[in-house]
Amino acid sequence: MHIAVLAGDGIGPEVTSQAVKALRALAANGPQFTFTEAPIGDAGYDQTGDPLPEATAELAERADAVLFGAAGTYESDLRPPEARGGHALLRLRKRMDLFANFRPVFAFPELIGASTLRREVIEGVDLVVLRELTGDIYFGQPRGIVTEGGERVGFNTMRYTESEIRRVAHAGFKAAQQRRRKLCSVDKANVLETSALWREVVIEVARDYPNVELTHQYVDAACMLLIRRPRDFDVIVTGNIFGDILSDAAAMLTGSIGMLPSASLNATGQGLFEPVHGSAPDIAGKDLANPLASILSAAMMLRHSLGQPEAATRLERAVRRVLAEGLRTPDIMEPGATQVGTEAMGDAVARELAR
Ligand code: GGG
Repeated sequence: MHIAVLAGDGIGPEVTSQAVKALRALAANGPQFTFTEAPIGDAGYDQTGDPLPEATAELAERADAVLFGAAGTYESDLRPPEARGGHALLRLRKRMDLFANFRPVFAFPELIGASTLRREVIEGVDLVVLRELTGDIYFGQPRGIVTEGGERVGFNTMRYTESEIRRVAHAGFKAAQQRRRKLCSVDKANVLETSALWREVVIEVARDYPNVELTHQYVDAACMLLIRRPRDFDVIVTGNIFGDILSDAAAMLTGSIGMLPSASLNATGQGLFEPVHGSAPDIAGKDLANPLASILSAAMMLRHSLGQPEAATRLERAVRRVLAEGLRTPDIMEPGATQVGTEAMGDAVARELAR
């Protein structure tokens, strides 16, 4: 199985190398992998003048799966879009048509004490945010910064086609059928035309899934309910920008955004697997980052793209044993636990896999 490793910027390389370490440990008595690394993001721009070098995009397209780290830095965010590291990720998602981004939010029982939220709120939280990834205000045209009446004006276009909404709605209903059969569609249909269409199309698609209970929430109310009664949610389907914001908020139910993996899939089954967190330049290179989101993304890759569900379960169990031993990176540290760095956390998971 051939894996394209696009580690990217900031903490991307250090967390991704722990996921590769875990996959190598699995290979000792399991599936075999070959890894090909390629630059992306600011690293791609520095090496080739393009944040998404053509050779990197082609490698991603022909590999069996893509393991991605993080892209972009605060400095490159100030450049024009074509020179921004973070834009490489958006272009790759669009180019590979990776429209369905599954972001599981699972409150590990071993980590309940690491959260700043009350035990009775987060215990048993197990939900999935399904974020549409190839449309919305991220890609809608026109967009730009122009000068009008002597001052600069920035604008974007929130846009979804009916077919884009329909395919992600189907993915949401199918995911709910595999779980607790509850789908909550999140929009802002009281204000936005894009959302009014979103809601109409989701209701139409619901007719194909009579065994799934469909509810709707405005995004503002959904934020409140996620913190107040997160156990009420099973699968949440929403657009690109709302999904980005909601999943970061939901991450705190697990203790840290460093615990949230993701799978971005297209209609042919190709997938890109990445931690939900970004490049966190402020902690890059300091051995402080939590590699578990990247390692859990590798488990999603095994399950969703590589047809290796048993290996995925082995990897997830190894993560849980390491947490049960009390090992914690700084973001999930709690009294009585043992603080470790990125590298030591990765070593501990690899050691568990070797047992
Ligand atoms: N590993 C995820 C990552 O690098 N995220 C950077 C980011 O914020 N990208 C834009 C987006 O996903 O909305």
